Amino acid sequence: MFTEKPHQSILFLGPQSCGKSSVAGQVVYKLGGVWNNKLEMIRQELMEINQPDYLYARIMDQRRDEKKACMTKYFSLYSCETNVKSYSLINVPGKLQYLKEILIGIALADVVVFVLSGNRESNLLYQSIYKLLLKLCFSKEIENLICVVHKMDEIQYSEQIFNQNVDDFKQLLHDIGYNKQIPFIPTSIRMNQNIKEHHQTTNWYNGLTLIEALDLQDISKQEINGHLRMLVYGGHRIPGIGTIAVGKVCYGVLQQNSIIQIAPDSINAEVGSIETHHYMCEQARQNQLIGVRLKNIQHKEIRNGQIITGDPSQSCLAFIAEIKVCQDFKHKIKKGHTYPLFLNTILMVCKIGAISDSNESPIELVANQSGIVKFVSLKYIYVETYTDYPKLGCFAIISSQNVIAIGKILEVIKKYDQKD
Ligand SMILES: Nc1nc2c(ncn2[C@@H]2O[C@H](COP(=O)(O)OP(=O)(O)O)[C@@H](O)[C@H]2O)c(=O)[nH]1
Ligand SMILES: [Mg+2]
Repeated sequence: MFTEKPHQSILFLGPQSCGKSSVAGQVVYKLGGVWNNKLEMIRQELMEINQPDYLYARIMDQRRDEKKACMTKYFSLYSCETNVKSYSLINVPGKLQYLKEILIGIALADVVVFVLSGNRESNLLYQSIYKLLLKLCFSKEIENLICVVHKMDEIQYSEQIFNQNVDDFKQLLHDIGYNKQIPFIPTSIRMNQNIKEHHQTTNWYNGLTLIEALDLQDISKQEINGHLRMLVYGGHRIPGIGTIAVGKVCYGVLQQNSIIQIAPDSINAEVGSIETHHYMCEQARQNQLIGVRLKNIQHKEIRNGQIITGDPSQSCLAFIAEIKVCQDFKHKIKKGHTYPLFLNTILMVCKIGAISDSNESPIELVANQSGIVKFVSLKYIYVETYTDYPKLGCFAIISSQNVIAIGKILEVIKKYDQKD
């Protein structure tokens, strides 16, 4: 059965057109997830619109407007498995105009595959996007990273250019605070190089293939015996079946027929059936991406950013966090200013109510400074402390398409005093 193997969610990240969907599509294809005649059908269709290189990306980009534009526009999932693990592959857009979809992907990912283009100039051009994406991953404490240098055919499978790209990216990783060794894998759609097997075109490379690297990723450290906390990224109605909430069980177990609460709205509902990639299950465990049928609730009441809990959940209007300002932030984080915070799966706008540090009470923080900050939200939100639920208690502060600080929630102020 699908759920018996350890399960991981793999996100493919990078700027638009670097080849994210193509790499993910090749993984699906190499793991036997596409029938040969389906691939032939796609090939024929793409011949007609003169886009043959879009073949593997089309496996992932399935919505009508994505097919038309030959471009990913939405968050989507694809399941596949190896002998060792089952995977949810997460396909997201690369354009920052679709940041909302990218954030859902980062919030749900266990492992991130960064896709660089073989072309070094393009990578240098996209440096700020890679930086933003890496910082967002760092803020969510995603430790399991893999990097593929794709479109190797465009650089004649050159080991030298591959190494230059690797060095550039290693520098970026180091600047952001990632100091762990990660695999770098040269790939291309031409011969499915190094996806499952090595290929003579890159005979200088004898490291891991992408699928081997995925199978080696260990996320067991993240497991915590907490109460049920499920991140919800959307809801819809299936005629004849009812309201479905989709998301990831981050902590605890979601049990069929149990009563749950949806925060921050404090709505109660009963759990009907639970489905993971079209397989029904009686319970969903930590890390599973699922769709759950909820009874006694309208689909309009479900939205991205909610949390399903098993115990009564108290929403809040303020919390205290420790933040560290990024070293490349040139301005000041000031008391009274409002910032979007990447929390759970969404951006939540919060105002800085107060700042303090170990010495005194400053009213602003600059690059590299840390401080204890009180954040105030205009509407009810649901957050957890970092100690209780690390994934729900860490966040990034965003400004002008850059992460300017990262934070950890120390205390949730359930009863907010307006005077603050
Ligand atoms: N030359 C070459 N082009 C590729 C390769 N992989 C993808 N492409 C091209 O890059 C375009 C964008 O790929 P896609 O996977 O959609 O990129 P995404 O926006 O990052 O998901 C495709 O339409 C292909 O034409 C590759 O290995 N070599
Ligand atoms: Mg894509």
